[in-house]
Amino acid sequence: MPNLTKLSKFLSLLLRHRAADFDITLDSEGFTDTDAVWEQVQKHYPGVYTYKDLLQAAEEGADGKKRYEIVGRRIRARYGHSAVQTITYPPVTPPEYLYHGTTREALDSIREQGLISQNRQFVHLSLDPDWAQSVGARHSKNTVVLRVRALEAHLAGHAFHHPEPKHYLALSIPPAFIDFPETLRGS
Ligand code: HQG
Repeated sequence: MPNLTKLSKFLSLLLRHRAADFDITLDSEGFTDTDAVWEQVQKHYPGVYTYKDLLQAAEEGADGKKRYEIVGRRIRARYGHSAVQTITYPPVTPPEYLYHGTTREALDSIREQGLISQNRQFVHLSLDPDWAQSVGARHSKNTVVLRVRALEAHLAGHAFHHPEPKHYLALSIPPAFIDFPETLRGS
């Protein structure tokens, strides 16, 4: 059984982080030719994966994340791009609340600066606190879930995008729209 998680990580490298290093050009929505990606898969993992494996890895990860999308002969990462990639998405109206899982160590800085996208193009927000918790747990055992008053931020002019069922994206979230645990305990 080929290791599809490894293949998915390779796709992430190509489609989110280092396309140019693999002679791949992404358009403004992050799409590129699936054939070009398949060529790179064959080059870096000769004889390991079939084209069907590529389609399967692109469809849905073992953890239920829909990281990639294939439309016709084109493929893209739906979210998660590095800060150097400029991907555009249509703006959407978010729900009243979205959630962000982070580390206790980052709290002081977030209180001061708000949520900043760091090495990615966008800040990633989750629809439910449990999912946010698992996103934060990738970084630390000391996870804190923040509640973002997304609709209020949207009405104040901050753009939100929804590239995939479980994630919303925003360029940044100022502290004024974030409910920290101490606020939530009091509410
Ligand atoms: C933190 C996964 C200090 C932020 C997930 C996070 C997600 C600040 C870290 C996707 C800060 C960035 C993205 C500030 C934010 N000061 N720290 N002002 N503002 N941070 O990995 O949200 O498995 O770039 O809280 O499901 O953890 O890759 O973002 O801890 O959707 O498909 O800076 O990655 O998807 O870390 O995760 P990341 P993230 P995949």
